[in-house]
Amino acid sequence: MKLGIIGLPISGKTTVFNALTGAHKKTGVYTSSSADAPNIAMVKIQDDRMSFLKKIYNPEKLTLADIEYVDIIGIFSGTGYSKEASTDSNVQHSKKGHHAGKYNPMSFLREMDAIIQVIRVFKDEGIPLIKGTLNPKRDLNEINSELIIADLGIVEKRIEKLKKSTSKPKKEQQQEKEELRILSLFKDALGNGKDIKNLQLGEEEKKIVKGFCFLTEKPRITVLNIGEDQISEIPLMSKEFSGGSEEIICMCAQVEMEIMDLEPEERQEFIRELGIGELASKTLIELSCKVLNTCSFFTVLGNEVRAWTIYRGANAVTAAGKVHTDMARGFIKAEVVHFKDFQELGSMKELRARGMIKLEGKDYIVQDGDIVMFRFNV
Ligand SMILES: Nc1nc2c(ncn2[C@@H]2O[C@H](COP(=O)(O)OP(=O)(O)OP(=O)(O)O)[C@@H](O)[C@H]2O)c(=O)[nH]1
Ligand SMILES: [Mg+2]
Repeated sequence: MKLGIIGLPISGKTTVFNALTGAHKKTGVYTSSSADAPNIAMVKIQDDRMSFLKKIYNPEKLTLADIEYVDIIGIFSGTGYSKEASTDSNVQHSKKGHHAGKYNPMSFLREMDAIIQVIRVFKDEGIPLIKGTLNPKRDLNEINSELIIADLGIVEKRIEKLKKSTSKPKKEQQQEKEELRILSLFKDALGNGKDIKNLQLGEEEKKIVKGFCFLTEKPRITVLNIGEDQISEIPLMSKEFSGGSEEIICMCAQVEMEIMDLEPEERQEFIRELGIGELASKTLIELSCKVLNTCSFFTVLGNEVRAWTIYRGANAVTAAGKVHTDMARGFIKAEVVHFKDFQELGSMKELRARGMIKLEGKDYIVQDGDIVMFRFNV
């Protein structure tokens, strides 16, 4: 699972990225505008249930699930209009450079599962304001508009192609006409400033949406990058900004980035002094899982206890495929124990004796906290 961090230039994207991942990527004025590629880092998802499994199994290897964060160069007025490499772009492809930076941020963003948008709220006369004044709401609107414009560009291009193509009689004509009808609906909505995710879509429309990787269809989290002196304003700010994206969080990115360099014991002390209760970066990781709509399941294989994340609603075969393609290919059954039952009884032997290990088929919907043993044959 990947989340792309975006925002206007010098809004604190890389600072948020460092605070989240513990990385030490260069921050500063326009540091990323000449970057060849985005900053990428994996973050382990902390899970208390794994500590319990560790205690019981004492495995040689304990592997937490992880999530990927990608710090993408700044977007600003006009980025949405810039020509994208393609929907299946990669660094090589984007290096051709048709943007102020060396790669197109929108192309990268299409490959992300969700978006984190960083908005500058902190006041610091030493750090230039890209638009001359501090106006978080305007900046938020600007990002929204650029995402809409980028999607509109994709829709219009496809409509143009389909119009030509449907004018000639051929086998796929009916199908293409249907796509044209649906894309025209999207065009109208985007033209009216509406995100695709806010449209009520039927099954057919959803299928079409999937292929395009629309930016306004992706879940979004807004990070208000505040200064230490603005902590007392958090409740008011959260209220004022709610409504736009699904989730909003205030974060003193600069301070949190510095805290990441402290020893864990010292961190707590610092957090107490700041009076924020919890690091926003920790909450942001939890929010990431929430907007992605994922859940965790666990496996005990050989000497390794491992946590995996999958989309909620995924079935047992999909879960098996995450662990190994062979397990999905040769899937027979899944033996499933819920973590809570395991915690209560403390051993698989006991659970088995009580008939509490369930044998599930391919269509079983994996639940958060399932401990799964796949039976397969290849
Ligand atoms: N005072 C203050 N400065 C901050 C804060 N967050 C970031 N900065 C500073 O703002 C500057 C830009 O931060 P970056 O994280 O590099 O911003 P960015 O959005 O990644 O910038 P580009 O990638 O160049 O677009 C740096 O000098 C940071 O130290 C903050 O919360 N308070
Ligand atoms: Mg940066």
